[in-house]
Amino acid sequence: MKHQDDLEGIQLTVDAAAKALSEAKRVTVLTGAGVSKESGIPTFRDAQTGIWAEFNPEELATPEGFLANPPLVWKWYDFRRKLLGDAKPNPGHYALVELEKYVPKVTIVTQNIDGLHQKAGSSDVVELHGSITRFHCFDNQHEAKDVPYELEEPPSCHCGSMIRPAVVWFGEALPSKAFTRGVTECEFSQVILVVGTSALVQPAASLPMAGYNRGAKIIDVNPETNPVTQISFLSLMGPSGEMLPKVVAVLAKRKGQS
Ligand code: BJW
Repeated sequence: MKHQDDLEGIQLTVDAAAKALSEAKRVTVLTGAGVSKESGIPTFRDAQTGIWAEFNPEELATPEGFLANPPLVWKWYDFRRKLLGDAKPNPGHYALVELEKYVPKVTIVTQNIDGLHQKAGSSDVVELHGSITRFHCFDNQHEAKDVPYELEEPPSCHCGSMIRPAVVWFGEALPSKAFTRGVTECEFSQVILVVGTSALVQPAASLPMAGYNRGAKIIDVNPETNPVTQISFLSLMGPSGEMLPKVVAVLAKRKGQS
């Protein structure tokens, strides 16, 4: 009976989420590592399986760590790139692509560097923390193209500076265009879906609040509670690869009936 009640509770929340989305003209989806977990990519902060459970962020994800040991950081990103190489978008990514059929404007604002939203086919993706497959030099941000993988140490730019992955490390500013775009989209959206993020890393974690302060309804999609849950209109408590397709299925049904 309890199980039946839980299932009915989830369905009511899914229906309410679909209704809010169907009434929205503009939706922003803020995503984090959790949306890619069902593609086999580890999150950062899961106690047992997260990247930071095994590796030290200060050594590997700060400019100081890179300067202290460039080959270590270079090889670690090579290892992560291989991990991502064969990863495919999962039903959560695809459901966000489908959402574009039911909402006039959908923008994905992602903290992920894995490119899976683009691979799935989302048409408007803003990358807050860069991309693991792009590169620039450390000192002058000169873009570097055709960088060979599997080198023992970072190659050099024409200016002499070391090439590094174009991701945002702790203590570094986010790309200003991407961050400004993220804020604007949240401020002008009627609904913000917050999917698979612990909402602990700033300034990305402040984006849902920017929308909430302007009246956006926040829908949190995560098996765990997080700081965003407190300001959420609805919480879909489960894996995004299961929850998002359920929501889109209801949207499809509603459209079929109208
Ligand atoms: C599922 C699921 C399923 C599981 N379905 N969900 C003290 C207070 C406030 C701020 C700071 C502070 N001390 C330092 C700071 C600043 C710092 C910060 O916020 N630190 C906090 C940790 C405290 N921020 C910065 O340094 C940022 N820059 C900055 O502030 O610059 C200031 C500046 C201005 C001007 C000039 C110069 C400087 C930069 C942050 C960069 C973050 N970079 C990383 C690494 C990227 C490269 C790489 O991958 O190697 O970005 S860290 C890592 O965390 C990565 C992620 O994008 C980011 C966020 O993590 P995310 O996505 O939320 O993942 P998890 O693992 O935390 O959560 C996963 C979630 O999924 C969980 O909730 C699960 O429950 C859920 N989940 N399975 C759905 N199936």
